[in-house]
Amino acid sequence: MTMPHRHSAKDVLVVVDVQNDFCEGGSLAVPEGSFVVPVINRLAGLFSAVVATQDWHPADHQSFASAHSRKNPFETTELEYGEQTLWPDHCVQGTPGAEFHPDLETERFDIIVRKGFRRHVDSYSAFFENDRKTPTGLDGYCRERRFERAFFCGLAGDFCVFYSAMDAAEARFEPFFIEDACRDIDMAGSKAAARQAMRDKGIAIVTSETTLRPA
Ligand code: VGL
Ligand code: ZN
Repeated sequence: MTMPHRHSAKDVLVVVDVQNDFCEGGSLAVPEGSFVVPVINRLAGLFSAVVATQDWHPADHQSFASAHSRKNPFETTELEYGEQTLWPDHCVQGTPGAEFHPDLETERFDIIVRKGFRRHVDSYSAFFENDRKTPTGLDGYCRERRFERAFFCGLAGDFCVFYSAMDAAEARFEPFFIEDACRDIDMAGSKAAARQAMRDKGIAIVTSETTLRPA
């Protein structure tokens, strides 16, 4: 495995959805969600490029169980593009839950890509929404800045970070999944399944230690 090194203009750190609703006390709290914050702050200082995503849903978003009659959170439903897991209301545009964790050092973000703002389409990946067709624009941004390697961290490791890393591999960036800078929802075995899918795709699962070590 080629070791990541510091300060390469070819490397980008992608900080996925480190928002209040995914942290302790939030409506879709990931266990130990806030633990990623100091790790990510440290990582961000060593990258010359940092991009962040922000889950950004309208109040009546179709991925919310509350938008469907007789559905509970964590059940599934059929949307236009296929099966969709239903979630508690979360990251509603303009609410405190949609804001970044207060200790996250957002000044280092070059760009913030919002996703999930179309009422009928959910978006896990930082690159493509769940219909697998609608781009967020991040792919074009990364190409234009000539990034070659993308280092992923944030919440949740088995959903948005996972799908982002998988799409980065498809887009021919070399993805790295920084495991200790992520926390997982782990519903119905999703954590083990996500790790296995990344291994099968040849995505490097690394630690922040390795990532921070100079080449
Ligand atoms: C996420 C579920 C719904 C995530 C976002 O950021 O992993 N998960 N929306
Ligand atoms: Zn969401």
